[in-house]
Parts: sequence; C-alpha cells; structure tokens
Amino acid sequence: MPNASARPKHGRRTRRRRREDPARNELVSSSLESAQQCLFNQDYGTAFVHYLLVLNLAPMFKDFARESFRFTLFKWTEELDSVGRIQELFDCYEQALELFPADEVILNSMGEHLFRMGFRDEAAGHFHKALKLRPDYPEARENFYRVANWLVERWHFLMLNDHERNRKYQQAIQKAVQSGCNTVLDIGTGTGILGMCAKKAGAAEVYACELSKTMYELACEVLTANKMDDSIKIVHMKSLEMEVPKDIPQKVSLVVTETVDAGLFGEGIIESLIHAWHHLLLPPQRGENEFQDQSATGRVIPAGATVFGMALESLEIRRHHRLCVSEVGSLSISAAGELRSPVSCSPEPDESMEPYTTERLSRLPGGYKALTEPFTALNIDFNNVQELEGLSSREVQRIRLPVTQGGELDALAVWFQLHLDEDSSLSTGPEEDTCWEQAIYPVHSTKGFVLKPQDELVVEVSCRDAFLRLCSVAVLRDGREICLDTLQDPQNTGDPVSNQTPEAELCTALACLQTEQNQTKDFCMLECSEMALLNNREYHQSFSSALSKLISQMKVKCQNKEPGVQSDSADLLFVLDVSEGFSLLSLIAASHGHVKAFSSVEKVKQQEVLKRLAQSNNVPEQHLEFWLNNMEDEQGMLKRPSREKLWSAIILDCVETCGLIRQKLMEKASLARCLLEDGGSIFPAKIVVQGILVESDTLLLESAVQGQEATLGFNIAPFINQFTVPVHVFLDFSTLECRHLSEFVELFVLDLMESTANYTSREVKVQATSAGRVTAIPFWYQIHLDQEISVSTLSQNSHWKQAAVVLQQPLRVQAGDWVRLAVKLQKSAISISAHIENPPGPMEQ
Ligand code: 44T
Repeated sequence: MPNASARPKHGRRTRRRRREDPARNELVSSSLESAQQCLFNQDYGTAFVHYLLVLNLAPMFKDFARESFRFTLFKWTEELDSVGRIQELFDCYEQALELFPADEVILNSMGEHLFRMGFRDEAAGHFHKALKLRPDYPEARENFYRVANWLVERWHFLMLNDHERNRKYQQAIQKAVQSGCNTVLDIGTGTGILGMCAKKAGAAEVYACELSKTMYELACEVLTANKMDDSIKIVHMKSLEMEVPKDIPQKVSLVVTETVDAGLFGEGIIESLIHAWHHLLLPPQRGENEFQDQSATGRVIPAGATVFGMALESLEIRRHHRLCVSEVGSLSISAAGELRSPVSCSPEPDESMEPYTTERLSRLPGGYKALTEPFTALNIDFNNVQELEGLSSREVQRIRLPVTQGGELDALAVWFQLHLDEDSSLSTGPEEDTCWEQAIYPVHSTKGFVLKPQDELVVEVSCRDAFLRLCSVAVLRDGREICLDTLQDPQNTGDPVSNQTPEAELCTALACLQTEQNQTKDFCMLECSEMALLNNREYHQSFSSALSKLISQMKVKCQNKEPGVQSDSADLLFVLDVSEGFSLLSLIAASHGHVKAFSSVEKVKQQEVLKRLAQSNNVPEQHLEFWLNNMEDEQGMLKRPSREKLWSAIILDCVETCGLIRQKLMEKASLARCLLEDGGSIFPAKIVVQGILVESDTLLLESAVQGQEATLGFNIAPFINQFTVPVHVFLDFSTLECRHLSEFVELFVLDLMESTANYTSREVKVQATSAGRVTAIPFWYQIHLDQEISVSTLSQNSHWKQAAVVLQQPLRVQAGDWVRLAVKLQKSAISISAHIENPPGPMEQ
C-alpha cells in the first residue's frame, strides 16, 4: 500500500506531470529488456550501458532496477579490473554514483577499488560516506575501521589531548599577535586549532591551509561550529602552491605551523618555510631592532629547533632491522646473503627506503640502554631563510661521542626541542611526558658491534633532500679508527679489530672492492615485521615440529595403504604456504624430505634468497617451487599441483602484524579444506582469541579527544571524534600503561578445520579481579598448529603486535563483579561490548 502521508504536500500545485512520450517509453522498455537479456548472457558491459540509458531516461525505475544495476556494475568493473582498464572502471563508478549518489553499497565498493589502487585517503572517504548513510552496514564499517587511521591519523587525538602543548602554542601565538603580528597564516591547520587561537588573540586577518581533503573538510566544520567560518579563510592546498594575491590577498606577518614529525623535517617544514619566506611572509625583522613595526615584518612560530641524538642498545629495534639468528627451524640461514629492513640512511638514497622509523622509547618493549649522552645534532633558525636554504648544502658534520656505557650499537635515536619563541619551547624527548615519539635511525652495517666505555663513537650528521641523516660511521678505540661500514668491514663477527698484517689488510680491502658492488646491489629488502618474523626461532620451530608430525603421520598412512611399495617421487607430500610476504615455511617443509613445497613469495629477490637457502641446506631444487610463478598457466589460487594429488598441508597466514585477523581468513580456510587430501591439515588448525579487561587512560588518549571541556575554549572534539575507531591496532600490550582488571579470558575460537561461519557471536563471562574502570579489552591470539603445538601472538619475540577494543563508555567494576562480554566476529572484524552481569537491584544491595 502506498503511504498517503508520504506524498509531497504541495505536489499537485508545484509539480507538473511530465508529458507521456511514447517514443521515449518505447526506448526505455526496450533498453530495459536488452539490459536484462545481456545480464542473462553475462555480457555485463553492454548490460551496464543499457541500464545507464534506462535510468537516466526514466529515473522512476531506479528503485526497481537498483539491485540488478549494482550487480551489473560490480560484474562489469570486476572484468575491467582484471584487464587493467582502471580509468574506465572509475568512470563506471562515477556514472553509477551520479544516478545513486547515496548508495552505500556502490560507495563502499568504489572505496574497495580505490584502496586496492593505493588511493587510501579517497578510499577512506568513500567508506566514511557509506557508513554515514548506513551506520549498521558491516562491510563499510569493517573497511572504514581498517583505513580510518590513514584518513585522520591517530596522533591528532594525542596532540589535542596534550594540554601542555596546546597551552604553549596558544600563549606564543597570543604574545605574537598582541605585539603586532596581525595577519596570520596557519600552515597545515589540521583541525584549525592554531588559526582559531590567532583569531581569538585578536588577529585582524587569519588564513589557513591544509593539504589533506578530509582534514580540510573537518577544519571547515570546526570553524563553522566555532562561528569563525567568516573570519578565517581556509584553503584546501599545500602551502607550496599558494600565491599572493590568488590564495591570500597579501603577505602575512606571522606563519604558525606544527608541520613537524618525530624526525622534525619529515612533513617538509624546511621546504614550506623557504617557500613561505619568499612568497607568503613579509620580510623578516632586521637585526635587534625591537621598535620595528611587527605588522610590517614577518616571523614564524616556532622560531627554530634544536635536534638531539643519542646512541642506544635495544634488542627490540635490533630484531626488527637486522638478522640476529643463524638457524631457523633447523635450517641454516647464513647463506641468505644480506637482508635489510627498509629503514636506512645509506649513502645511496633509494625511493623504497625510509631514513628513520619512530618509537616511543619510554614504551619500547624490553627497554633500551643509552650508550652515549644526548648530543646536539643540529640547530636551525626558522626565521632565517638563508640558513634554511643552506641546510642541504651544509657540510657533513662529524661528531665524536664518548661512549658512557658498554653495549651493542643498535640505533641512534633523535628528538628535538621546538622553540616556539625566545621564552617557550616544547620537547619531544624520551624523558618527557608528551605524546611524541622519537625518530629511530637503526644501525645495520655493523653486525653486532659492541661498544666499550672507553670508545668514542663517530657520528655523521647531514641534511640531504631536507631530511636529517644520522649515521654512525666509526669507533675510535685505543687510538685506532674502526669503520662501521660493512663494506670495509667484511666477515664482521662482533669485534672488527683485525690482527692482519698491513699486506693482508690490503688484500682484504681489495677483495672487498671486488665484492662491493655486488654487496650493495644484491641485498634483499625485508619489511621490519618480516625481519622480526625471521628472527623468531620459536615460531619456526613450532611450525617445523607440527609439520614433521603431520608428515610422519601421512607417511605411515601411505605405507599402510600400499604396504611394501618402495617410496618414490609419487609419494611426495605437497605443502602449500600462502603466507603473505616473506616466509621460510615452505622451505622448512621441503627440508623434511619427501615433501614438495610451494611458496607464495612474490618478490624475485626474496625468491632468490629462498633458492639460495634451499641449495645451502641440501633441499633438492625441484622440491621448492614458487606458486605464483605457476599462476600464469593455471587459473586460480590454491589449486592443487597435479590432478591426482591433493595438498597434505596448506599454511595460512591468519593474523596481520597489526594484531587483526586477516581479512577473508574464513573464506580462505573453507576453500583450503576442500583441497586437502585425507588426513591433511590446514596450519593453523584453530585460533583462540584471548583478551583481558584493563583500565588504560593511554588507550583513551589515543582513541578520542577526552573530557567534556572544550579544547582551548574551542569546540573541536565532537568533530574529530567522528573518526574514532573502536579497535586500536599495533598495540604493545607488554608496555601498555594499564591496570589489569581480570585474568586472561578466552574470547573466541575460530576452528579453521571446521567452521564455515564468517559471522558469529558469543557471550563470555569474566570476573573482575579488582575494582576500576574497564576502558579497553586488549586481545591477541593463541595460534594452534595442531592439537599440541601452538604459538602465541603475545609472546616476547613475536613479530605481531596486539589490538584492543576500546569501549565507548568505560564500565565501572568492583572486585568480584561478573562482566558479560558480547563478542562478535563479523567477517574478520571483532567487536566487543561489555555489561555488568545482573547488577543487583537497589533492594538486593
Ligand atoms: N605527528 C607526530 C606528526 N600539512 C605531526 O596534512 C606527535 C606521530 C606524531 N598542509 C605520535 C605522536 C606524534 N601545506 O594535517 C596535517 C598535514 C598538514 C600541510 C599544507 C603543507 N606544506 C603541509 C604539510 C603538512 O599539516 C597537518 C599537520 S602535520 C603534523 C604532523 C603528536 N606519532
């Protein structure tokens, strides 16, 4: 029954009926028929064109045809995707969204394509829109949560929650404006906070720019909510593209910015300020003339920075950046060749390399040992354009640092003091209680160089491509200089001081010169988590034992079937490893003999490492194959290698490094089960999700802007908090500041050998062991390879991090209370809500 009340009130008077047009009707109905026919014939491209015609001519069919239209769109774009016709793919989506601008399924699906093509920001925007349209749409929710971090990075929450930092910036801006800087540009405004401070301080004109689309839109919302949308002009662009008078009417007297990352220069502040000084700022104040009119000169907040460095020992950093083991799962891996993490400020900069990574040293698992005192690496004045311009051509600075404590040299850590003005500064140092992380420059080139207290470490500081580079180059010991570069330090085994005669040294140097090129060219790059995995003996040992058990069981079965038959190549067991990235498991399987293993390692260099290791471990060449190399001839993943033989074992990589279950894991498992021979197994067979109730303010600070109070008097929290996600990833539970409010509890079991469900929910009861506020439930996995053997993603040298569900509302508990957890697994996303079980009514208390 049509709903009479839904009819537009003024419909009859205002709307004129479109005149019937028989020819048009004819065209519409024949096109609709053709669309359906093409769809039936799986000619999706033509069907799509017909549907477009029909729906553009006759929008009243939209509701009726929506489902088939979507289906056609998805099928057709799948085809376009598979043949690389990407532009056409996106054209189709755009046409579809013109017809159905508020269709969350189309938006979500376009987001998935964008994500796969590497347009993460845009993808996240699409998932966000889809979710806003239908908040209970699980696919969009899962996708959004997985990418929200790219859209609005988590540090925005930390920064807005850092009251000290907010207050200092506000005071410095206020002082500058009051002293006469009355035209202000906020570069990289984020939520708009610094620009609003300038306006509130009384600046006559305030401009702001922001390069991220999402942040720009967010800042617009914030300005409107704070009634400053008329008084602050914000543009969506990179400051480097701004011009006077196109984007701002005249040059400004103050630039405020916090476009600095943990390594100070990573957000491009040097380039932005050089450009700003030439194009956007009034000329700088000359000399010490205090009476100069501040409104006629330009200056920058922050005024400058001092960068500090320190050498340190840290096992945690070491195991993520260099190979620390020589044997893994009974394989010798010394023949692997040079393996490197992508974090290196090597002399030959490379696109795929990052000069530094970041860590919060105060929360580094296992802690760290400072090997030197902190030293000043660099001073920079942001108000001096010549100095900014000269930075890249500054001579390499050699600094000699006395070693204060003996230990293995693993990294140089870097932090800085940001001088907002002459009176006030912010420090990002490891000892400070701030939201900042430190930049980490791992040392690769010294395979375990042990520094001694009397040594001096020689560090080179340079500034290439506007990136600060720090490199430990040598150690001065007993009046001699020991180079820390592997190229000059072959076969380094801990103590590189050689006892060679000068002639022998020359010969070695010559030999090194010969291998130098090969060495630099021939290294193989591994992600930090892949390196940590390779260094994880326990994990590989567990796999090796489980595989060896399975292999002997299968062999016995084989012999029982055909007793007396000599084993030959037909008896080979087939093992497929579909782990993502670099994995040694196929080779470990092959090394057990009677196994033909297939690896999914894709990168050629990594395949070469595996081949080299196969050879050095006497694994016959034909027993290790690369599955993806076969893909060109055979269609489809997980296909068995030959018709008559099924897989004995399929190794699935079930947990992502960030601590989440891999997407589509259950789909992969059910597919894998169909391909197993009788008695065969999936590794792992089962995953148990474990968790614990905790009270952690740190997790809250990283998840959302906290508290009811406005941020510096501005209304910001409700807007940025739209980007709060309930699951926090890349968590290190061992160093998380928190109080445990329960024992470990089993949250969920995923049986990869049985269950088909990819949507399940379960209720778990857990008793509080002490009173507090449950703010989060960190979780991790016990990965059961078989009935007896398991590995935990919580273990000390695991390459996995943990994740945590952060509750929307903290839950107060008393010791002894029972908490009821509703745990849901939707696709591969976990969600948990918590309630007190049967709270006693007021009468029972
Ligand atoms: N976070 C450090 C880095 N932008 C801060 O789009 C500290 C990391 C950190 N806009 C934990 C804690 C912390 N023109 O929205 C961004 C960015 C924008 C620009 C226009 C430009 N030239 C730029 C350059 C950057 O500026 C905003 C702030 S960048 C600050 C980075 C809390 N982990």
